[in-house]
Amino acid sequence: MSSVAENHHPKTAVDRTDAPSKLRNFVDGRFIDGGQPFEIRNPATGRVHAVAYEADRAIVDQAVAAAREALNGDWGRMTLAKRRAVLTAVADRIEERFDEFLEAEVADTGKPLSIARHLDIPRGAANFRVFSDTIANLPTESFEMDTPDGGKALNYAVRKPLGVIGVIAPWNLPLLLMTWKVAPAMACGNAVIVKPSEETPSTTTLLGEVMTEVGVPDGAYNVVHGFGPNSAGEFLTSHQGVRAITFTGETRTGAEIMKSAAPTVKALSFELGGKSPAIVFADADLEVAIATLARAAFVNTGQVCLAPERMYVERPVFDNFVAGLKAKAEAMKLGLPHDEGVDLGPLISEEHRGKVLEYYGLALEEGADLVTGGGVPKLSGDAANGYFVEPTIWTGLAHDSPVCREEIFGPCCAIMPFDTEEEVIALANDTKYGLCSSVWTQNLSRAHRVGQAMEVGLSWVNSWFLRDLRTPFGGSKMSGIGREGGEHSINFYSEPSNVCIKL
Ligand code: NAD
Ligand code: 6OD
Repeated sequence: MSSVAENHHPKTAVDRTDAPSKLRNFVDGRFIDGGQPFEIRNPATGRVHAVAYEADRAIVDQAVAAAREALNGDWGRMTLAKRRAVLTAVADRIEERFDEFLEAEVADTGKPLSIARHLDIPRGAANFRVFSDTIANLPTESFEMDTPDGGKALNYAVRKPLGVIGVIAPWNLPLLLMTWKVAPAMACGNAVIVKPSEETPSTTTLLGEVMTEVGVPDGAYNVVHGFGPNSAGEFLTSHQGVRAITFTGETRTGAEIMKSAAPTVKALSFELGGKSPAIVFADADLEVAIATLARAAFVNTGQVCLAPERMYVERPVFDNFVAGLKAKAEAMKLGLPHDEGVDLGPLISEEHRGKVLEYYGLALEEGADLVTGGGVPKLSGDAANGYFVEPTIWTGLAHDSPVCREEIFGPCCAIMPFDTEEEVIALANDTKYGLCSSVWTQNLSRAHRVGQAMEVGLSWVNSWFLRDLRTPFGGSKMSGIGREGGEHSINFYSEPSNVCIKL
């Protein structure tokens, strides 16, 4: 096998090597040549740090053929115990190669090393452990029945993999969100073809090496690089040989994928965009609410689908809350991933920064009061060419302003006052999205009442991002289709097949 490692430079500092890493497509257990090169920039510096090769239709066909062969071969024949053992070995190997994953992730995303170290890479490993356990602990149903001739029959369901699964991933938490789907899909015995984001292909590529190292049979895990329309993404979503698409990304991309997948009637699991509300009642522990919601709004430079871009605060504590959040935002240090004490990295690309800055401008046009931020910070050295923006807070925006309705996906939030519980529930739910919410109160009844009234897939009370991986994860309304997590993932990535035995 030719290894990506020869070409992939684990870095001790961002962009210190001149030669870009070469990220080839990983098909049938090996890195293959072919495809048009495209550049991957480190958004913290604007410099090219890698080159990936866009898979054309022939390469995607090759990946689908390899995946099907794996299902009919060693991977499909592997016992559950062995499959669980190799997936656990994947987790072990990610941990052994932790620093390489870490450097690859921060080079692609520019995010602070501390975030990737504590969140992205550990969750990449944990996802394999969790689903290796989950698959071993699920019962299937059985029913005994009377038959017309006075005898009996036994029905029992067996869980079967769906077949070849296309995994299409975004750039904000690349390894975490990709393995969140790959791990359960493989635990169920499917073969996967991953199309990572064109912005962040490095850790997905590195995982190909790991798969081979721990003995995952050739073809069970494949990686095709490229873009969406008329590229690897669409070749996968429209492919006759792919049975299901599991996708995380923008809502409008989900709609395009639905169209493309319709003629071949694929199963779909979608984790899409959001415009999530946070609600702070006057009886909340304000200090904890401010600290948690500052993290929620700004961590990963606001590029988290669950980020509360709308905050509703009960009028008596409104001014204190705004002042507290402002202080937190202004204390955040922006900089390069390896800088000491850095809190916020750049946005993912120049293009995305352009979009976020348009909203920054629009907010002011719409009469917002700028509490803090609103522009591009002045950074020096390597960071001067990075795609940074200031963490930004507005008040005074109308509820129906586009800034309060559309997903911005940047480090920003609008804070609005409210007076009654009924009013704030209506405001929070008045959106096409329904991913999550975060309610803050010390009144137990209200916590349940308002928590349950949120039209979302995940309703947090006095918390945010806290989650047991066995619980259902997914969005309501235009924030998604289906639920993943624990058994919910297994239910998507496998299908029960009923066996009826006349006794
Ligand atoms: P995106 O939709 O632009 O891209 C996601 C992936 O889809 C990429 O790999 C891209 O190449 C691919 N793609 C784009 N068009 C395609 C097409 N027509 N056919 C097939 N593939 C296509 O999203 P993004 O900008 O990478 O990520 C940010 C978005 O993801 C935000 O909207 C965010 O809310 C959402 N997100 C949601 C969740 C969640 O759990 N609900 C988690 C993370 C991100
Ligand atoms: O933690 C997860 O499993 C998950 N899917 C998080 C999503 C974050 C969105 O940006």
